[in-house]
Amino acid sequence: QEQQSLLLRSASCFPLPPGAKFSYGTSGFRANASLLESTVFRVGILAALRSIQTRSVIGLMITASHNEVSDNGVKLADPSGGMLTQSWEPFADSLANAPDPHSLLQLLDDFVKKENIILEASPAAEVLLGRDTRPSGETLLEATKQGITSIMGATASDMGILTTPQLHWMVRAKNKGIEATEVNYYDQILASFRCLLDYVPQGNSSKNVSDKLIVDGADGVGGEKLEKMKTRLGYLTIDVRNCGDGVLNEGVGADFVQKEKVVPRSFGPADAGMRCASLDGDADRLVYFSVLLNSNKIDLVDGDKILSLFAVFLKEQLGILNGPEDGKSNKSYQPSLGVVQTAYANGASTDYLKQLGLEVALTPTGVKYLHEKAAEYDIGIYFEANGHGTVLFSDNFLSWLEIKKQELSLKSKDQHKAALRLLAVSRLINQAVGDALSGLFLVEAILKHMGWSIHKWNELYQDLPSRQLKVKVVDRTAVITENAETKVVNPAGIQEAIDAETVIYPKGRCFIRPSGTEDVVRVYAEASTQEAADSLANSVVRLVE
Ligand code: 16G
Ligand code: ZN
Repeated sequence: QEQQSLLLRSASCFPLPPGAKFSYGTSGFRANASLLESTVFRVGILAALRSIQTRSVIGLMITASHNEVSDNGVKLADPSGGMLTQSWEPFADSLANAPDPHSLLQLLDDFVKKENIILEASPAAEVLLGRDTRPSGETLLEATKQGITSIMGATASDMGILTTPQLHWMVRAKNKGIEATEVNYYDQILASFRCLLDYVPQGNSSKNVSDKLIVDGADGVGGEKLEKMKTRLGYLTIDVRNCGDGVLNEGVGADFVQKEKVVPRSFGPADAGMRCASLDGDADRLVYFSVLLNSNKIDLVDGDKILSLFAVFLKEQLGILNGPEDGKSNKSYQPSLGVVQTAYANGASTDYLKQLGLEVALTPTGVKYLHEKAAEYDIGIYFEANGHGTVLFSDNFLSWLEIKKQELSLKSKDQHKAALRLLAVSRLINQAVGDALSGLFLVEAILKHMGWSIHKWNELYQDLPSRQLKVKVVDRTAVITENAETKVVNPAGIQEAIDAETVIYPKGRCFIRPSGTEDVVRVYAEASTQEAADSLANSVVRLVE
């Protein structure tokens, strides 16, 4: 009773804006910030319920990633630090769209019964809150707190301004009973980074890899955080640009750089040839690039190539670990290594990974799908071409490595080092979600290990020319795909028409899919030349229109 009137009272302070329709997409709720107060209030309630049901800490992040600064958004992190379970998404939708406090209460009542969530005798619930640097974040955070505390016994712990992956990391750590402050995050990353540097093979440590990295912070939260880590890096000097003085995501950031293939603001001809990286607005995406001579164009080193670099390194370390001296005892356990991509992965990257002898799995677009698939391997590497990805290590494999490490310390120096490197990678790279900062330090450590410049890295394979276009449509849900978005099953006949276009072009490949974040159908085409890729994409756009 008391609970009900508390909910009614607070809900009436956050009315639904007229005409608004919200949907919990691949990246949570997103909209113009002025529309979101009722939404974040309700997601606060949802987070408290999830915390009660799972008896764990839940994360709530206020961000709209690479969207323009006037937008904002909200998404939840589950106890493992991963995305909110998909089974709760429909309820999130109905909650966000409930027209008034009474219908909201009714929805909550029904859901609590259905899910067997016991509010009265509930243990304390806790929600960790984070937000990016968007000015609207402060007001939205207040509304969120109201939502959380309108469930009796629930508390909101404000962690301040964070990158999205930092919040996910904290949720994961806290639920494992590990200390989970921002400082703990930096300590863990930097300690494992230095460990990897300690074991760089001697022949390579002297190679001429530039000690300087220039980073585009997208005028968001990532640049700020990188500034805090900068002083503790040893050999590496990082020049952070676009660190918050300019407009967030405007002509800057990983999304801009990957899509436009030109230099971000504050970069120019003077940077030609240097190793550069770009983060997105909430620092969960990372791409590298180098500026071409006398031009504002760049050589893009995208998520596919970061994945390939990680794959080469990890495969090499597994190979050393399984070394000849230890052939017998190893037969009992062969760790599995797999990579996960989406249909957007450049065809040349997929060929390259297969040539390495790796198992390549394809999933639909969206981190939750890639992450879930990668978790099936002992070492699962996943990346989207746009730069979101990470490496997951199974608990089994990590326990085995710990034992192995002891064994090997007396037996083989090389194998022992490989075990130590793999353990360091598992602590360096974020196990909860793709993380531009931890990804950046792993890239830097591996380049140093290999003795590779960014150019050498970029030459692992040559990208096939590609083109992405979008078509505005009345109803994007009319397009239904299968086989990881590589085949259209509805509307009938379209796939045959796409196939008929595609075979005209050497190395042609093309697919369409409904966007999860905009009212458009996306078209992706690649072929042996840029002209051919453009032409294929344009023909398929005409088929969709
Ligand atoms: C979201 C996804 C991202 C995906 C993008 C595709 C998460 C956390 N983010 O940003 O992985 O690449 O959507 O957007 O899952 P689209 O559906 O509009 O093409
Ligand atoms: Zn992002």
